[in-house]
Amino acid sequence: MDKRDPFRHNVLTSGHRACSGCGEAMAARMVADLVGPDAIYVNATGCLQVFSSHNQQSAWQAPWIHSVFANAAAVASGIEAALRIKGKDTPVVVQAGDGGTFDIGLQCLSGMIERGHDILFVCYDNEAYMNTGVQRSGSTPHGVRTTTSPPGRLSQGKHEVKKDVISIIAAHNMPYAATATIAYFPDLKAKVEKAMSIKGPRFLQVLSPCPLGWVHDSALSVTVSRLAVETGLFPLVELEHGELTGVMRLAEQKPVEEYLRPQGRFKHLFKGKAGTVELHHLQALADARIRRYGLLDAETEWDTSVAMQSERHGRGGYASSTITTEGHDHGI
Ligand SMILES: Cc1ncc(C[n+]2csc(CCOP(=O)(O)OP(=O)(O)O)c2C)c(N)n1
Ligand SMILES: [Mg+2]
Repeated sequence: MDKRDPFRHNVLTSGHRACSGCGEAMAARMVADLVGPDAIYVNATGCLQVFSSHNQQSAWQAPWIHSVFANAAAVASGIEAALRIKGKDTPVVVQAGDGGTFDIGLQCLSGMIERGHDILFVCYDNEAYMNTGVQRSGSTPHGVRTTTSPPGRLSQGKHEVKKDVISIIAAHNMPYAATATIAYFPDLKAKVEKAMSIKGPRFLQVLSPCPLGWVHDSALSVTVSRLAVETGLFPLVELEHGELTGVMRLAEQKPVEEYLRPQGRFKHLFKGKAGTVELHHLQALADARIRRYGLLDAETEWDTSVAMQSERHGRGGYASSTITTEGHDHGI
Protein backbone atom coordinates (compact mmCIF):
# COMPACT_ATOMS: atom_id res chain seq x y z
CA MET A 1 0.00 0.00 0.00
CA ASP A 2 1.24 3.49 -0.79
CA LYS A 3 1.05 5.48 2.45
CA ARG A 4 2.86 8.61 1.28
CA ASP A 5 2.78 11.53 3.71
CA PRO A 6 3.20 14.93 1.98
CA PHE A 7 5.04 16.35 5.01
CA ARG A 8 7.78 13.75 4.92
CA HIS A 9 10.44 14.03 2.28
CA ASN A 10 12.73 11.05 2.75
CA VAL A 11 11.55 7.83 1.15
CA LEU A 12 12.65 6.03 4.35
CA THR A 13 11.37 8.57 6.79
CA SER A 14 12.34 9.26 10.41
CA GLY A 15 10.52 7.69 13.32
CA HIS A 16 11.59 4.13 12.55
CA ARG A 17 13.12 1.88 15.18
CA ALA A 18 16.73 1.45 14.04
CA CYS A 19 19.48 1.63 16.67
CA SER A 20 21.48 4.80 17.04
CA GLY A 21 24.23 4.91 14.40
CA CYS A 22 22.69 2.09 12.33
CA GLY A 23 24.66 1.92 9.06
CA GLU A 24 21.86 0.01 7.37
CA ALA A 25 19.34 2.79 8.11
CA MET A 26 21.75 5.39 6.70
CA ALA A 27 22.48 3.32 3.61
CA ALA A 28 18.82 2.52 2.95
CA ARG A 29 17.82 6.17 3.28
CA MET A 30 20.58 7.20 0.85
CA VAL A 31 19.63 4.54 -1.71
CA ALA A 32 15.87 5.06 -1.44
CA ASP A 33 16.15 8.84 -1.74
CA LEU A 34 18.25 8.36 -4.88
CA VAL A 35 15.84 5.84 -6.41
CA GLY A 36 12.84 7.89 -5.31
CA PRO A 37 9.29 7.19 -4.15
CA ASP A 38 8.00 6.04 -7.54
CA ALA A 39 9.40 2.55 -7.24
CA ILE A 40 8.23 -0.67 -5.65
CA TYR A 41 10.47 -1.82 -2.78
CA VAL A 42 10.61 -5.49 -1.81
CA ASN A 43 12.21 -6.18 1.56
CA ALA A 44 13.55 -9.50 2.78
CA THR A 45 13.18 -10.29 6.47
CA GLY A 46 15.90 -8.64 8.53
CA CYS A 47 16.69 -5.53 10.57
CA LEU A 48 15.61 -3.06 7.87
CA GLN A 49 12.21 -4.72 7.50
CA VAL A 50 11.71 -4.97 11.27
CA PHE A 51 12.75 -1.44 12.22
CA SER A 52 10.89 0.24 9.36
CA SER A 53 7.56 -1.57 9.63
CA HIS A 54 5.81 -2.55 12.78
CA ASN A 55 2.23 -3.40 13.61
CA GLN A 56 0.45 -1.53 10.80
CA GLN A 57 2.99 1.31 10.82
CA SER A 58 5.50 2.01 8.06
CA ALA A 59 8.42 4.40 7.66
CA TRP A 60 8.25 3.95 3.87
CA GLN A 61 6.92 6.81 1.77
CA ALA A 62 6.73 4.46 -1.20
CA PRO A 63 5.04 1.18 -2.12
CA TRP A 64 6.81 -1.45 -0.01
CA ILE A 65 6.28 -5.16 0.53
CA HIS A 66 7.84 -7.60 2.97
CA SER A 67 8.72 -11.01 1.54
CA VAL A 68 10.05 -13.85 3.67
CA PHE A 69 13.76 -14.21 4.46
CA ALA A 70 14.70 -16.30 1.43
CA ASN A 71 12.58 -15.15 -1.45
CA ALA A 72 12.74 -11.36 -1.90
CA ALA A 73 14.28 -11.73 -5.37
CA ALA A 74 11.55 -14.18 -6.41
CA VAL A 75 8.77 -11.87 -5.13
CA ALA A 76 10.37 -8.95 -6.98
CA SER A 77 10.68 -11.08 -10.15
CA GLY A 78 6.92 -11.68 -10.08
CA ILE A 79 6.20 -7.99 -9.54
CA GLU A 80 8.52 -7.00 -12.38
CA ALA A 81 7.00 -9.57 -14.75
CA ALA A 82 3.48 -8.33 -13.93
CA LEU A 83 4.51 -4.69 -14.51
CA ARG A 84 6.10 -5.65 -17.82
CA ILE A 85 2.93 -7.40 -19.01
CA LYS A 86 0.91 -4.34 -18.01
CA GLY A 87 3.32 -2.12 -19.99
CA LYS A 88 4.50 -0.17 -16.92
CA ASP A 89 8.11 0.78 -16.30
CA THR A 90 7.92 1.28 -12.52
CA PRO A 91 11.36 0.49 -11.06
CA VAL A 92 11.55 -2.52 -8.75
CA VAL A 93 14.13 -2.58 -5.94
CA VAL A 94 14.97 -5.47 -3.63
CA GLN A 95 16.51 -4.77 -0.24
CA ALA A 96 18.06 -7.52 1.83
CA GLY A 97 20.68 -8.02 4.50
CA ASP A 98 23.78 -10.12 3.99
CA GLY A 99 21.98 -13.20 5.34
CA GLY A 100 19.18 -12.61 2.84
CA THR A 101 21.76 -12.22 0.06
CA PHE A 102 24.90 -14.28 0.68
CA ASP A 103 23.13 -17.22 2.30
CA ILE A 104 19.42 -17.99 2.31
CA GLY A 105 18.49 -15.57 -0.51
CA LEU A 106 21.29 -16.50 -2.91
CA GLN A 107 19.35 -19.06 -4.92
CA CYS A 108 16.43 -16.70 -5.63
CA LEU A 109 18.87 -13.89 -6.41
CA SER A 110 20.80 -16.09 -8.84
CA GLY A 111 17.55 -17.04 -10.59
CA MET A 112 16.45 -13.41 -10.78
CA ILE A 113 19.72 -12.48 -12.47
CA GLU A 114 19.82 -15.51 -14.78
CA ARG A 115 16.27 -14.79 -16.01
CA GLY A 116 17.31 -11.19 -16.71
CA HIS A 117 14.70 -9.39 -14.61
CA ASP A 118 14.85 -5.60 -14.69
CA ILE A 119 15.47 -5.21 -10.94
CA LEU A 120 17.98 -3.47 -8.67
CA PHE A 121 18.98 -5.76 -5.79
CA VAL A 122 20.60 -3.93 -2.86
CA CYS A 123 22.37 -5.90 -0.17
CA TYR A 124 22.90 -3.97 3.07
CA ASP A 125 25.89 -5.88 4.30
CA ASN A 126 26.35 -5.65 8.07
CA GLU A 127 28.29 -8.90 8.13
CA ALA A 128 26.04 -11.01 10.39
CA TYR A 129 22.44 -11.96 11.14
CA MET A 130 21.85 -8.87 13.24
CA ASN A 131 18.08 -8.98 13.52
CA THR A 132 18.10 -12.29 15.37
CA GLY A 133 21.01 -11.49 17.68
CA VAL A 134 24.34 -11.35 15.82
CA GLN A 135 24.80 -14.86 14.46
CA ARG A 136 27.60 -15.38 11.92
CA SER A 137 26.67 -15.36 8.23
CA GLY A 138 28.54 -16.16 5.02
CA SER A 139 29.48 -12.50 5.00
CA THR A 140 31.00 -12.40 8.48
CA PRO A 141 34.76 -11.83 8.08
CA HIS A 142 37.39 -14.14 9.37
CA GLY A 143 38.28 -13.63 13.06
CA VAL A 144 35.00 -11.98 14.08
CA ARG A 145 33.27 -12.71 17.38
CA THR A 146 29.57 -13.41 16.94
CA THR A 147 27.18 -15.30 19.21
CA THR A 148 27.76 -18.41 17.06
CA SER A 149 31.51 -17.90 16.56
CA PRO A 150 32.68 -17.09 20.08
CA PRO A 151 36.44 -16.84 20.59
CA GLY A 152 37.95 -19.04 23.27
CA ARG A 153 40.61 -21.66 23.85
CA LEU A 154 39.93 -23.42 20.56
CA SER A 155 39.09 -20.61 18.20
CA GLN A 156 39.70 -16.95 17.45
CA GLY A 157 36.18 -16.12 16.28
CA LYS A 158 34.85 -17.09 12.85
CA HIS A 159 37.25 -19.46 11.19
CA GLU A 160 36.10 -19.06 7.57
CA VAL A 161 36.70 -16.02 5.34
CA LYS A 162 33.96 -13.68 4.10
CA LYS A 163 32.22 -15.01 0.99
CA ASP A 164 33.30 -13.09 -2.11
CA VAL A 165 29.74 -12.35 -3.14
CA ILE A 166 30.47 -9.60 -5.67
CA SER A 167 32.50 -12.08 -7.74
CA ILE A 168 29.75 -14.70 -7.48
CA ILE A 169 27.19 -12.16 -8.69
CA ALA A 170 29.45 -10.77 -11.43
CA ALA A 171 30.04 -14.32 -12.67
CA HIS A 172 26.43 -14.28 -13.89
CA ASN A 173 27.66 -11.85 -16.60
CA MET A 174 25.00 -9.38 -15.52
CA PRO A 175 24.86 -5.75 -16.68
CA TYR A 176 26.04 -4.08 -13.47
CA ALA A 177 27.33 -5.05 -10.03
CA ALA A 178 29.15 -2.77 -7.60
CA THR A 179 30.26 -2.33 -4.01
CA ALA A 180 29.74 0.86 -2.00
CA THR A 181 29.58 2.10 1.57
CA ILE A 182 28.07 4.92 3.59
CA ALA A 183 31.34 6.86 4.04
CA TYR A 184 31.55 7.68 0.32
CA PHE A 185 28.21 9.22 -0.59
CA PRO A 186 29.23 10.66 -4.01
CA ASP A 187 30.49 7.20 -4.98
CA LEU A 188 27.30 5.53 -3.73
CA LYS A 189 25.20 8.15 -5.53
CA ALA A 190 27.03 7.64 -8.83
CA LYS A 191 26.56 3.88 -8.53
CA VAL A 192 22.85 4.04 -7.73
CA GLU A 193 22.30 6.50 -10.58
CA LYS A 194 24.26 4.34 -12.96
CA ALA A 195 22.37 1.22 -11.84
CA MET A 196 19.06 3.01 -12.37
CA SER A 197 20.08 4.02 -15.90
CA ILE A 198 20.63 0.40 -16.95
CA LYS A 199 18.01 -2.18 -17.86
CA GLY A 200 18.21 -5.71 -16.54
CA PRO A 201 19.44 -7.17 -13.28
CA ARG A 202 21.70 -4.92 -11.22
CA PHE A 203 23.34 -5.51 -7.85
CA LEU A 204 24.77 -3.25 -5.15
CA GLN A 205 26.56 -4.47 -2.04
CA VAL A 206 26.60 -1.64 0.51
CA LEU A 207 28.81 -2.17 3.56
CA SER A 208 26.68 -1.00 6.50
CA PRO A 209 28.33 -0.95 9.94
CA CYS A 210 26.23 -2.15 12.89
CA PRO A 211 27.31 -0.55 16.20
CA LEU A 212 25.54 -3.29 18.18
CA GLY A 213 27.03 -6.28 16.36
CA TRP A 214 30.39 -4.73 15.50
CA VAL A 215 30.61 -3.33 19.04
CA HIS A 216 31.76 0.17 18.19
CA ASP A 217 30.69 3.61 19.32
CA SER A 218 27.51 4.52 17.45
CA ALA A 219 29.13 7.83 16.43
CA LEU A 220 31.81 5.90 14.51
CA SER A 221 29.73 4.12 11.85
CA VAL A 222 30.87 6.35 9.00
CA THR A 223 34.51 6.36 10.22
CA VAL A 224 34.55 2.59 10.46
CA SER A 225 33.09 2.15 6.98
CA ARG A 226 35.74 4.53 5.60
CA LEU A 227 38.50 2.52 7.31
CA ALA A 228 37.17 -0.70 5.75
CA VAL A 229 37.92 0.86 2.37
CA GLU A 230 41.20 2.58 3.31
CA THR A 231 42.71 -0.64 4.67
CA GLY A 232 41.81 -2.60 1.53
CA LEU A 233 39.46 -4.95 3.38
CA PHE A 234 36.43 -3.67 1.44
CA PRO A 235 37.42 -2.53 -2.09
CA LEU A 236 35.00 -0.25 -3.93
CA VAL A 237 34.58 -1.78 -7.38
CA GLU A 238 32.27 -1.89 -10.39
CA LEU A 239 31.76 -4.85 -12.71
CA GLU A 240 29.86 -4.83 -15.99
CA HIS A 241 29.09 -8.07 -17.80
CA GLY A 242 31.64 -9.81 -15.62
CA GLU A 243 34.42 -7.33 -16.36
CA LEU A 244 35.98 -5.03 -13.81
CA THR A 245 35.25 -1.52 -15.08
CA GLY A 246 35.90 0.70 -12.07
CA VAL A 247 37.88 0.73 -8.83
CA MET A 248 38.35 3.43 -6.23
CA ARG A 249 42.11 3.66 -5.89
CA LEU A 250 43.77 4.39 -2.55
CA ALA A 251 46.32 7.16 -2.03
CA GLU A 252 47.88 4.96 0.67
CA GLN A 253 47.00 1.78 2.51
CA LYS A 254 46.16 1.99 6.21
CA PRO A 255 47.09 -0.98 8.43
CA VAL A 256 44.09 -3.22 9.20
CA GLU A 257 44.63 -2.59 12.91
CA GLU A 258 43.20 0.93 12.47
CA TYR A 259 39.94 -0.61 11.27
CA LEU A 260 39.88 -3.48 13.77
CA ARG A 261 40.76 -1.63 17.01
CA PRO A 262 37.59 0.47 17.38
CA GLN A 263 35.46 -2.67 17.01
CA GLY A 264 34.81 -4.94 19.99
CA ARG A 265 34.06 -7.85 17.66
CA PHE A 266 37.84 -8.07 16.99
CA LYS A 267 38.97 -7.32 20.58
CA HIS A 268 40.16 -10.88 21.30
CA LEU A 269 42.65 -10.66 18.41
CA PHE A 270 44.70 -8.12 20.37
CA LYS A 271 45.36 -10.58 23.20
CA GLY A 272 47.91 -13.35 22.94
CA LYS A 273 49.83 -15.15 20.22
CA ALA A 274 46.87 -16.87 18.56
CA GLY A 275 45.23 -13.49 18.04
CA THR A 276 48.39 -12.07 16.46
CA VAL A 277 48.39 -14.90 13.92
CA GLU A 278 44.83 -14.00 12.92
CA LEU A 279 45.74 -10.30 12.72
CA HIS A 280 48.46 -11.23 10.22
CA HIS A 281 45.92 -13.26 8.30
CA LEU A 282 43.53 -10.28 8.11
CA GLN A 283 46.38 -8.02 6.95
CA ALA A 284 47.24 -10.60 4.26
CA LEU A 285 43.59 -10.64 3.14
CA ALA A 286 43.61 -6.85 2.79
CA ASP A 287 46.93 -6.92 0.91
CA ALA A 288 45.59 -9.58 -1.47
CA ARG A 289 42.48 -7.52 -2.24
CA ILE A 290 44.62 -4.47 -2.92
CA ARG A 291 46.80 -6.45 -5.34
CA ARG A 292 43.83 -8.13 -6.97
CA TYR A 293 42.06 -4.88 -7.82
CA GLY A 294 45.21 -2.77 -8.32
CA LEU A 295 44.07 -0.31 -5.65
CA LEU A 296 47.52 1.16 -5.12
CA ASP A 297 48.70 1.01 -8.71
CA ALA A 298 49.41 4.37 -10.30
CA GLU A 299 47.47 3.23 -13.31
CA THR A 300 45.10 0.37 -13.83
CA GLU A 301 43.56 -0.73 -17.07
CA TRP A 302 40.13 0.29 -15.80
CA ASP A 303 38.34 3.58 -15.39
CA THR A 304 38.96 4.73 -11.87
CA SER A 305 36.19 7.26 -11.85
CA VAL A 306 33.02 5.54 -10.78
CA ALA A 307 31.08 8.55 -11.97
CA MET A 308 32.35 7.95 -15.50
CA GLN A 309 29.64 6.34 -17.55
CA SER A 310 30.92 3.21 -19.18
CA GLU A 311 30.28 2.96 -22.88
CA ARG A 312 29.81 -0.69 -22.36
CA HIS A 313 26.62 -0.73 -20.40
CA GLY A 314 24.20 -1.08 -23.25
CA ARG A 315 26.14 -4.02 -24.60
CA GLY A 316 24.47 -7.38 -24.89
CA GLY A 317 26.03 -10.80 -25.07
CA TYR A 318 28.72 -12.32 -22.96
CA ALA A 319 32.09 -10.86 -22.19
CA SER A 320 35.02 -12.80 -20.88
CA SER A 321 35.98 -11.89 -17.36
CA THR A 322 39.20 -10.02 -16.67
CA ILE A 323 39.07 -10.73 -12.95
CA THR A 324 42.25 -12.47 -11.96
CA THR A 325 42.19 -15.33 -9.51
CA GLU A 326 45.70 -14.52 -8.34
CA GLY A 327 45.91 -13.69 -4.66
CA HIS A 328 42.35 -14.83 -4.18
CA ASP A 329 41.28 -14.69 -0.55
CA HIS A 330 40.67 -18.37 -0.18
CA GLY A 331 44.22 -19.25 -1.05
CA ILE A 332 45.70 -17.40 1.90
C1 LIG B 1 13.54 -19.36 6.90
C2 LIG B 1 13.90 -18.42 8.02
N1 LIG B 1 14.95 -18.70 8.79
C3 LIG B 1 15.30 -17.89 9.79
C4 LIG B 1 14.56 -16.76 10.02
C5 LIG B 1 14.94 -15.88 11.17
N2 LIG B 1 15.57 -14.67 10.73
C6 LIG B 1 14.88 -13.53 10.48
S1 LIG B 1 15.85 -12.26 10.05
C7 LIG B 1 17.23 -13.19 10.23
C8 LIG B 1 18.60 -12.62 10.04
C9 LIG B 1 18.69 -11.54 9.02
O1 LIG B 1 20.05 -11.30 8.74
P1 LIG B 1 20.44 -10.40 7.53
O2 LIG B 1 19.81 -10.86 6.29
O3 LIG B 1 21.92 -10.29 7.51
O4 LIG B 1 19.79 -8.98 7.90
P2 LIG B 1 20.13 -8.01 9.13
O5 LIG B 1 19.12 -8.28 10.18
O6 LIG B 1 21.51 -8.29 9.59
O7 LIG B 1 20.00 -6.65 8.55
C10 LIG B 1 16.92 -14.50 10.60
C11 LIG B 1 17.92 -15.56 10.85
C12 LIG B 1 13.46 -16.48 9.18
N3 LIG B 1 12.72 -15.37 9.33
N4 LIG B 1 13.14 -17.33 8.19
MG1 LIG C 1 23.11 -8.80 8.33
